Amino acid sequence: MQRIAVVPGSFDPVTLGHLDVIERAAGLYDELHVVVVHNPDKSALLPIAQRVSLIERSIAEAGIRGRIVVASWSMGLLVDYCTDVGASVLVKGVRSQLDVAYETPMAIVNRHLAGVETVFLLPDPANAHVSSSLVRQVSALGGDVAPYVPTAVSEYLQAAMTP
Ligand code: COD
Repeated sequence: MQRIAVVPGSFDPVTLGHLDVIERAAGLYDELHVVVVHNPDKSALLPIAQRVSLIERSIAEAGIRGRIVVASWSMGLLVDYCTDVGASVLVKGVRSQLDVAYETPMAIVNRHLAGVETVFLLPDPANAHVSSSLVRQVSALGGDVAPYVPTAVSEYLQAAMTP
């Protein structure tokens, strides 16, 4: 049986922390779907299509191997996407107790709704402090985001910030 997993997120933009989770998950499953989901609790910087494109370019740039599909989902429950593609697992990174508190109820509900399990990966300590919101803030204030994001993202943000 094929083991198919989904790595969901806002990815606004994708960071080296996300990429680490994607690479490690790709090594654990036969097929991985990286899915950009609109998070209504956050105000977005990048259009969803741009986030998808930056993830695709970052995966290629990092040479991450495996069967990886990058997609977006705005049609309702995330578990409906999982059911559509035959995925039985969601993979999420947890950096802190705050992430655990945020993710735990969703993991329980997703299991109740559709039998989809959630697997949590601890971050690589080198990237544990990295978040998309930190990247957005540093970029907006004119700082260098290169230590936190793939090259495709830092080039994109630099171009976007140049008048
Ligand atoms: N290292 C490791 N993991 C990281 C790092 C890092 N540096 N940075 C982020 N992560 C992890 C996050 O903990 C998260 O698991 C994932 O990467 C994505 O992070 P973000 O910030 O891009 O995305 P979020 O947290 O805004 O995404 C939230 C989801 C859209 C995934 C979430 O809201 C969700 O699952 N929604 C489902 C909607 C739904 O169906 N709801 C009903 C049932 S619960």
